[in-house]
Amino acid sequence: MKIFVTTASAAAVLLLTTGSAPAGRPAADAPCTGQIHANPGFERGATGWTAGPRIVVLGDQARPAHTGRAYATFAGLDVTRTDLLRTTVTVPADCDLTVRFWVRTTTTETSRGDYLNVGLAVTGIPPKTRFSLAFDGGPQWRQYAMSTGTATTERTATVSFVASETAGNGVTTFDVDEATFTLS
Ligand SMILES: [Ca+2]
Repeated sequence: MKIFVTTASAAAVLLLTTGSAPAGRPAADAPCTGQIHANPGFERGATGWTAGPRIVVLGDQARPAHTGRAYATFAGLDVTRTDLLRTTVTVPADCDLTVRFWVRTTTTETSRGDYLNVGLAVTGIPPKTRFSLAFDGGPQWRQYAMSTGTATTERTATVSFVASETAGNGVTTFDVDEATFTLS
């Protein structure tokens, strides 16, 4: 009887050992998941972004941020100028990157003059303006999205927000918040 129990235990151990050896890939080889930007909502100021002066501001009751307290703001001064906000992330091989962001447009313009161009430059693809927003964007936060597609090699993706305002034909403010960079 004692011998039988011992044999049964040995068989159980053997089963456990066999069942716990899956042939999976290491976790580091499957990174196509999650939001990868360290400061998507500007709560840490311009950290992680290349930004012109005074682009990241704190919201208040009249102009709240979309999420948190801070957001990026462009133009609104009725002077002829451009503003730039830019960031670059690494897109691992075989991953798709989706960039989502929110924009709020406040303007006195009634035709296209001031604009906010949103560009995406990906390794191996010519830089392209994906969105060119203007007076008709609306005073409520609206979400926009764009993707890189996949490639077999690691790439960098640079997203740029370039605002252009021209003096004299109306005042436009573009606010940007919650720019997320999600791998899939
Ligand atoms: Ca924010």
